[in-house]
Amino acid sequence: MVRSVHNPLLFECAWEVANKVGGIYTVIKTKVPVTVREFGDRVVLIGPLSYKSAPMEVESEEVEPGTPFGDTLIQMRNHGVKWVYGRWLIEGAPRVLLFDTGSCYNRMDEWKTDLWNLAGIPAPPNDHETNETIVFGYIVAWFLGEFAARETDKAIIAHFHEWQAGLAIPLCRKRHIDVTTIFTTHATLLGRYLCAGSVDFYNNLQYFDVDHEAGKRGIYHRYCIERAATHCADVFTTVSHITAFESEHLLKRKPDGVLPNGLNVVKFAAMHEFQNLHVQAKEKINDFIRGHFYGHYDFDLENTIYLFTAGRYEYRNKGVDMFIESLARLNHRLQKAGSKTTVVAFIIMPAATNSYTIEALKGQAVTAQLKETVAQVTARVGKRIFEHAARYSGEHGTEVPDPATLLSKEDQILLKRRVFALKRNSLPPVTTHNMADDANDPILNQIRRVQLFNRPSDRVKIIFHPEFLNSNNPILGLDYEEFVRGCHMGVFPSYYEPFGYTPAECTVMGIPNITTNLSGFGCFMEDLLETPDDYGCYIVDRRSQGVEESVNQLTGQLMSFVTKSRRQRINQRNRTERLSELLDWKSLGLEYVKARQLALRRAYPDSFDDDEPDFTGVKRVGAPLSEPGSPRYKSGMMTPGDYATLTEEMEHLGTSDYMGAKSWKGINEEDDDNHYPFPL
Ligand code: G6P
Ligand code: 1S3
Repeated sequence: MVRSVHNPLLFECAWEVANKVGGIYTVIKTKVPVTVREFGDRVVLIGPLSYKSAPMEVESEEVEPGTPFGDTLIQMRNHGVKWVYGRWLIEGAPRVLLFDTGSCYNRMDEWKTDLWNLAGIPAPPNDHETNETIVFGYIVAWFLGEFAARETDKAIIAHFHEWQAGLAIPLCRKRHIDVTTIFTTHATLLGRYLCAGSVDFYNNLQYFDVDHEAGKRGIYHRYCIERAATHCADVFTTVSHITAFESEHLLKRKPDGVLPNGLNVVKFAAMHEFQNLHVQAKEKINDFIRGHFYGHYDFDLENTIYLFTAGRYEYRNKGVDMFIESLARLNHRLQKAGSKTTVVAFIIMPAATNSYTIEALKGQAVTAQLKETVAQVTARVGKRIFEHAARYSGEHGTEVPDPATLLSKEDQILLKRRVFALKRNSLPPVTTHNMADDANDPILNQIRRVQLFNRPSDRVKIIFHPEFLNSNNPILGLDYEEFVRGCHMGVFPSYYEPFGYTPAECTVMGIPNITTNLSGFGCFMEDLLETPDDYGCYIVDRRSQGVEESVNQLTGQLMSFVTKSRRQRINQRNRTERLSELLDWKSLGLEYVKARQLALRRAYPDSFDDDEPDFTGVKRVGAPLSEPGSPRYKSGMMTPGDYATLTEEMEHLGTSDYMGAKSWKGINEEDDDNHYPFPL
């Protein structure tokens, strides 16, 4: 009997379901509300069971015996598979199923042999990540096989994210399990490895000997899993056109379409609310700055601009090299112009450390003490003024106390002691932590090379915080979101960035940002907006010009931003915030809808007429309405839904069809002098 495609069941499977590692967690979690709105309880998310995080993330529930789902899981448990089923405690409260890979390690050798016999994929003994991938993949395929045998009425869509969750796809295909599969890559293994080295990646994409390159880097077996998932999936997608292009060449399958990353955008009722949040969060950053720069706090915080970059520590891929070089040039330009503006640039990237430096802790302690002392002294001064005024006898000239008597001798001594504690012989440190490998740290070495040492004469100061932020942090006690809101601009000049959530998050918070046309987000915005700069969405061209030119372009963008007036910054924040609708899952979720439709059509072509109405019941979201001062969207790009290209025809189109891929064939091709102006 043919399954009904009208109310399909959906299993969405990722290593980061209820298990935060990186960006895929954000994709899955923020997308849940729209997925649940469409599927209700017909969707179940599948991930690995982490005993550390699961109790905080999931409220477990019993499965219902007598149902295909419940019986499958009970039977698997009887065979020794441990799992937790319940509700993920996030907006939308989706059903979630977490498998304990550890409970099946006794079967690993058997499964590795099977994988070799079935697909010729080798599995070395000591690669923990691959072991996890194999065990997880076999458990998920086991589950899907058993479930599909019990549930025979409804079509089943199984959507997998990234290679670590993708092994079940070739297994489903080989075992002829009646599910339709979608595979979404959020990067390619080889792309990430190749870019992190000093390879001219984009000019050579077509020419890499992929097996050889994977073998050279010791990732051949992982690459095989990724490639098998790519080729066995009914529908193959990725997160941006640039990664689609990369996938076509490195994974040897042209993606069926692009599923850009969205966010769960929460709009404030009034515009000024997010502006107010900016001032409140900025005041917390100001507090940190006063402490960190104690003894050298000789600049005006009212005329200080906070820039930041953040993400996983991938020095070259995330463009930190270019950021620091541009900061040095910006410093020079501001000094030459005699500017009074100060720029503080934060780098928030976790690295191995041995806790905070004494200097960083001391800075916060001495300023906190000073603040407390000033509060006590102020209270005493206030009391003296009150006492004096209350005792007014009517004698002319005695209405206000003599200011010289307001500060007692003791108060003066106390204040002097606090002020003396602010004396310091060293410069404010460029990092807040003791680095485990200070001498070889690429970020610190680049800072040393460009000599941005937080000298009083420097207009650009730098602070490397090698740990993710959280509000319990004794030094910079803000959550990431609050920190972003308090900054003026996020800078992400990535070389390898399949999508890039950091600039997207800035945008929805109304914080202007810089990306590149080598990042999925940058290409996405460039394709949608006619004049991105006007909306605080600056895009550095790292594709058609040499590195030197890109660094200069970035420096120019920074210079033009930091010399804006406050009014101009406020206006720009308003415009940036208005772009958030472009990044909302409410519209971008439609690309997932299309991917699922395509998967169903490919698996059950006879269930569709050509003029079949949209059976999912999801209505296409119209174009974002343009308000005065709103972005002008490029014609023909009126909805993000038009942006991706999920069509059957896509298969037959050439490479040049990728959006934002105007000059794919020749990135920097003519620039023989494309050398880095700084060491790699
Ligand atoms: C928000 C507030 C304003 C404040 C401004 C500071 O817009 O609503 O009251 O003056 O932030 O902006 P700035 O860019 O100087 O941090
Ligand atoms: C990947 O995480 P990353 O920082 O390793 O997936 C993210 C979610 O799709 C994406 O935004 C990012 O660019 C990728 O690189």
